[in-house]
Amino acid sequence: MTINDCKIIELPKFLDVRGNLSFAEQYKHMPFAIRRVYWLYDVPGGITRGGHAEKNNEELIIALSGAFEIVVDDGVKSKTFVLNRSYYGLYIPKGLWREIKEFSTNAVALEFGSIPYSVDDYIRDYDKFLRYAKCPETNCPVSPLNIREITPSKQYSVFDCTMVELDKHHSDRTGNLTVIENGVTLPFDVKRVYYIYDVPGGENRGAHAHKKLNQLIVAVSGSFKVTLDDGHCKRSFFLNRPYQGLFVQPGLWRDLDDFSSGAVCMVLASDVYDQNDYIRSYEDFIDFRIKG
Ligand code: T46
Repeated sequence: MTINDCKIIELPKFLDVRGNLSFAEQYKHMPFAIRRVYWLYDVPGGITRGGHAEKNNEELIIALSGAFEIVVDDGVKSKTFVLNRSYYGLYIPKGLWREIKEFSTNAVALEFGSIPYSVDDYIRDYDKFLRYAKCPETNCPVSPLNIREITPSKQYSVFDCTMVELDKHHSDRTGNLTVIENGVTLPFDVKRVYYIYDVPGGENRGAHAHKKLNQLIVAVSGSFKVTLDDGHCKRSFFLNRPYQGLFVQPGLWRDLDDFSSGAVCMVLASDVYDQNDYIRSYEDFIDFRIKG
């Protein structure tokens, strides 16, 4: 692969009075199945992250908040991409060296990976990378995809939903990284990630239920409140940490409000977008709960 195989991908952007929403689905907005999602945050000014090549991992990188630069190098040429809008992603094929630098204050880099984390996939020495780029090994083992059934919709209550403490890799020097790996972190596989941003003060989002969808909701920047409702009980959760997520079962009504300035609400979802999975009227939702 060469730097000519890297490309900026424009993601969908839905703008309305409540703010913006963008999303990325496997195969549709990236040419691979999602195996891993991770995000970098709290990166101190002047720090460079990356500084390695990945032999088998393909990536899509998005600036969810703030801005940064990605320098990609194929051993012959290098190219710099500036990411500063959350509706653009940079696709990096396997086998290329990359460095991420010039992080702005409050930058959040969201990255999708095509394989699970493997220390053996990394080349961290630039001279070794140059030798590899001239003659890449072939037939490196890649773990098979773990395709599992989506949890069938049943009568979950708000008490089946919980805050989850996510894997946080902290470095005093380079900031934080939180990762979610399919088949490891959550009881569902992530097929789509979407995020809500630029929400004007006082606006609400949500106000619907999903029939089958499982979700993990994360405040990757700023804070907001999520209120879940199972038709009998309501339960509110205040989200304000990029290393914690709210696991939401299907069949529950949700309202999101109290968005802080600069809040980014990222949702990892168990399926691709399907408008038939939505119940948008509260009356229909109560009906759905009664009929099951
Ligand atoms: C949820 C809360 C937390 C797509 O085309 N694809 C997508 O993947 C999504 C999520 C949305 N869209 C379109 C559909 C609408 O035209 O984006 C537009 C705004 O979506 P919606 O009005 O559903 O946005 P919210 O903030 O009310 O709800 C969203 C999610 O839809 C929902 O799953 O749980 O965030």
